[in-house]
Amino acid sequence: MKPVIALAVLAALGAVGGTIWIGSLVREDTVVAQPYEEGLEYDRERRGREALGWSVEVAPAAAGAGALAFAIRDGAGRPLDGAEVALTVGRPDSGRGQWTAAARPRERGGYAADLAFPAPGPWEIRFDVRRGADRVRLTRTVDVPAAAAACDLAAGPCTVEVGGAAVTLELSPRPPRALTELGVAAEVRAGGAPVDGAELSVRFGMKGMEMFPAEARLAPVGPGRYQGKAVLVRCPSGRTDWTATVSVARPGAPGATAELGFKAAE
Ligand SMILES: [Cu+2]
Repeated sequence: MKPVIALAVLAALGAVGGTIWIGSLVREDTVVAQPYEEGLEYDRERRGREALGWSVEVAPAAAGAGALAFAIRDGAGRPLDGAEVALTVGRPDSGRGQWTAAARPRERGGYAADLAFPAPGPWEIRFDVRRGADRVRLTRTVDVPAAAAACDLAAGPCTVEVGGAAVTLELSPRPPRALTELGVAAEVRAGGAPVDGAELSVRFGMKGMEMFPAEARLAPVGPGRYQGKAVLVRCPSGRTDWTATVSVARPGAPGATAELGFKAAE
């Protein structure tokens, strides 16, 4: 924005209310304070997108889930590796960035970002993709389904989709108890057939809280079957709501994770 225009805008807004202006400036600088530059930027990104032909494909998302997976392809449909991707997520109707996340690369043009959608419904994700001098902004709206089918590991075995495989996880005892050995058993199937040679681990934690690390590394015990152990600590703040993050790496496939929840016994 030209300094003169910026000053005029500042003065006008200052008359309305300085406090509001400062608040907006801190939180949404690019959106509220620089519409002109946003416009230029948008135009540049649009032309860049058309010229390069990059596209993004987003894996189905779930409310409260840990990682959002997506893949970026170049104009010829090949996986685009080595890009830096920044995500901005908000409700489509508000048109404003609500929060941002950086993506980490996986294999073959795949990327993942730790994004927890706080509620079901439509969310607009803006992907600012940068590789070398090339920059492209892509936008996708995802429809996050209500977590109606959330399975409770304290009640019984749960099956989740992890990177294209169906993983059935079972804990014992049920409900799990703090400071007691926790048995973790998993069965991995892809296309109905047991999957051998996978690397599995289950990490236990609590949302929004740094807990003493508890992780079970699972070893193969039969066709598609894996087993391991972990010990849950007692939560210093008295919480019993745990998450179990299942990580699976099948032979020749990129690793993937899924999250399940349960309540431990008091
Ligand atoms: Cu805790």
